[in-house]
This record gives sequence, structure tokens and C-alpha cells, in this order.
Amino acid sequence: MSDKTTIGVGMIGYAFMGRVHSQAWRSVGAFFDLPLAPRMAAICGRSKERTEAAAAQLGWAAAETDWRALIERDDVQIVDICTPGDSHAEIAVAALAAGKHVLCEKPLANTVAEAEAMVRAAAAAPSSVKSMVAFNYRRVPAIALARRYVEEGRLGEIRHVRAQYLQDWIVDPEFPLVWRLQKDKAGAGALGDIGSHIVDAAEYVTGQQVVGVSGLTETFVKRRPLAGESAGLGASRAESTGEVTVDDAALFIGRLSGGALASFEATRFATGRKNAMRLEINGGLGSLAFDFESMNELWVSEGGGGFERILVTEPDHPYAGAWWPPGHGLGYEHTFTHEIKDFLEAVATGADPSPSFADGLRVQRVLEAVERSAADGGRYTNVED
Ligand code: SOE
Repeated sequence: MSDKTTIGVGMIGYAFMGRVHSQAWRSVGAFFDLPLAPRMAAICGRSKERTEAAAAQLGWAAAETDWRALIERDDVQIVDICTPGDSHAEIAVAALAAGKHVLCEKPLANTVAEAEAMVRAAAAAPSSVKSMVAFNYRRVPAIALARRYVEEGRLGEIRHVRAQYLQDWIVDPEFPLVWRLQKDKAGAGALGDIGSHIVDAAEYVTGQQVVGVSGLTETFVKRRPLAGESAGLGASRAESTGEVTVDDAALFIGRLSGGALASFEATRFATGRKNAMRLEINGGLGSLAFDFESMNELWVSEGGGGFERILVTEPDHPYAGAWWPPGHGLGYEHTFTHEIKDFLEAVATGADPSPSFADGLRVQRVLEAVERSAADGGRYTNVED
């Protein structure tokens, strides 16, 4: 038995993000030597039956159906928010006010105003109360290694960032109108869901911020069949579809604070691309290229030569030493384990975890600038401070 101090975790949401976070909470202590041992105290969802089933399947000790009750529990010190964006702000603000640490899924919120309220709540909390936004791709070993290369100056001055996040899960016009396609629930479409990841990754790796953008967005399929029960048996086609109120794709270019030019492409219509989160960075001395579909590899060009592959599985590579022998790669789920490891260490040591809510707000401001630009025919638009 471990004699480590335990810390209770309460998680809200049990769909895709809830499942992957659960996997991370379950495994983190087995692979990393942590100052605190997380205890999966309770999971929360709206349906009692489904939440209890999720608790049993995912390893949570108890099930709640009211997130306020989850926050109030004495055995919960960390609140992990895995709900759609429309509830992030309300839950996070309440949890921080109750003195609980908060890990919140990305994007931080649906609007800049909500994100600002979250940043204010984080600032108002005692400094021992920590908050972090879950941009998990920062914790891909190859992406963390890319940042190390830039920090060490191996690329020289950064001139270009080429960032793409390509998916294809809604190419079929008959794919239903799920919550991610509704502005009131998701805030934005590809722009917020996956565009936020590449903005964060570009800023993280280069250490520079996006200061202005020019963007275009498009909704290719404007109406879709209603999801699930709401479609209704026997409903006519007109009655059984609903309007898609978010973008399907967002393309934007931008300037970075260090003088680099960047291009970003976030789309759910890249037929054949499942989760191609790609980053290429060109500096005066060298370049880096990464594609999440081959997430254990980083391609590096140095000294004027072409690109060479580095397999990012060596013990001295970020996070990699905790896992398998060299060449035995990691997967999507490990990025969440790494994120939770870093968060727990910050909670234990009193360090400020990153990305902070303020970092999440900055990304939100970039997204908002893209929307303003797109609404104005792609005019160059400054990201507001
Ligand atoms: C859906 O597009 C999604 O699950 C995103 O919401 C995640 O953040 C990304 O990691 C995978 O794709």
C-alpha cells in the first residue's frame, strides 16, 4: 500500500473526454512517481442509470447527477470538467469559489466573456488553488520535444508556422446534428474544437503569441438530421433536420508576436484524414514537422539538410522514459495521462500549471478574432488583449 497523501477527484461528463480522462486518472500513479495519489471519488452525469454504469465501467467510487453536489463533496478536491463548452464557465467558477482545483477541457469556454469570468475566478482563488485548461497535445512527447528544440535555439529565428488539424467525421451530409454542431452548446465548430488545439500548440512550441489574423470560415452542410430521439419516428425530412449553427471548416493566417507568419487550417471535411493534427515550423537554422497520425515521430531538418525522422521514444525524451522501452510507441490516451501528471505535480508543489486559464482565454481571443475577420470578408483583425 502506498503511504502517499491521496487527493480526491470528481469528474463531470462521461462521454469521449470523460472516458479518456478516466483512463488517465486510473493509470497516472502506476507510471509516474507522483507526490499525490489521486482517488477517483465521484463521477457526475445527468442520467442516474448511465452515470452509475459509467462509474462502474470507468473506475469511479460514486456517481452524482448534480454537479453542484459533486463540487460540495468533502472527498473531492479536484474538479475535472469534461462537459460541452456551454457549462465550463459556470462549473469552473463555482468549483474555484468552493476552493477546489479545476482541470477544464478545451476550448476553455464558448465565448471570450465566459473565459474572462473563469480567469477572474482563478485569480480570486487562493494561490494554492490551481486551474488548468486541458490542451492535451502539449503533452505529446514529440510536441514537447519540438518546444525544447525551439527553446534551445536549434531552429534559429522562427519564420513560419504551418498548422493544420484535419478530421473527416462529418463529411457525410446524413451525419446527425450532434452537440458539436450547435453553437449554443459548442460555441464554434472546427474553429473552436480543433482550431483551438493548433493555436495553442503553435504558441506553445514557438513561445510566441498570435497577434492578428485574417480568416475564412464555411459551413458546407447547412442542415442535418436531428440526433437521436429528437428526430422522431415518422417525421418528414423537413421536420427531422435542424440547422448547423457552427463552422465546418476554418482557415486563417496570422502574425506571431516574434515576427513569424503562420497559417492555420481546421476542418472536419478533410476526407480520409481522421485526426491529422500537424505542425511544421521553419526557422533560420532548421525546421520541425509533426503529424499526430504518426505521433511518435518528429521530423527535424538541421544544418541545411533535408528532414530526418526522430523516434520520440527515448528515455530522455519528454514523458517517454516513464513508459516502454525505446521504439514501443505511445498513443492518444497517454497525452491525457501526462497532462494529469503535470497538473497533480503543480497542485502538490504549488507551481502554476500550464496552460493556465489565462492561456485558454488568449486562445479564445484568437478564435474570436478569426470569427470577426471571417464576418468581415477576411479582413486582417488584431487579437484583442
Ligand atoms: C473531436 O473533434 C475531438 O474529439 C476533439 O474535441 C478533441 O479535442 C480532439 O483531441 C479529437 O477530436
